[in-house]
Amino acid sequence: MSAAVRIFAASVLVTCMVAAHAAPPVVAAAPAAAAVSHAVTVEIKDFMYAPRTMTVAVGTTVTWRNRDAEPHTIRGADELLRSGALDQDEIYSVRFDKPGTYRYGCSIHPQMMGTIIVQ
Ligand SMILES: [Cu+2]
Repeated sequence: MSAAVRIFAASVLVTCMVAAHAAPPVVAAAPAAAAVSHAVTVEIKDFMYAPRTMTVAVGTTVTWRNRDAEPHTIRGADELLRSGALDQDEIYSVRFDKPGTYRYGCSIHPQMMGTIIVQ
């Protein structure tokens, strides 16, 4: 090992020791993480929902965002999914509190389909 490499290795070791010493205890992060609610986004782009199928936990809020210049809707079999026409960059959010498979589509473009699986 050359002197230059040795000095570099020593400085890396010291940096790691300082970083380890400065890092807060891992347990401190746990309560904050548990308090974060579930929220996910479905992008609407090129006349498709992306992802087309999404599996989420009960209590998750799903937000659809229309990235197209064309308007789109989110319509399911019941009243839970009943958006109006979303213009570009508009959003629609629904909180899913019951497990199940929720299929939906766009009332303007029947070829557009998506599914939210809540478990
Ligand atoms: Cu559409």
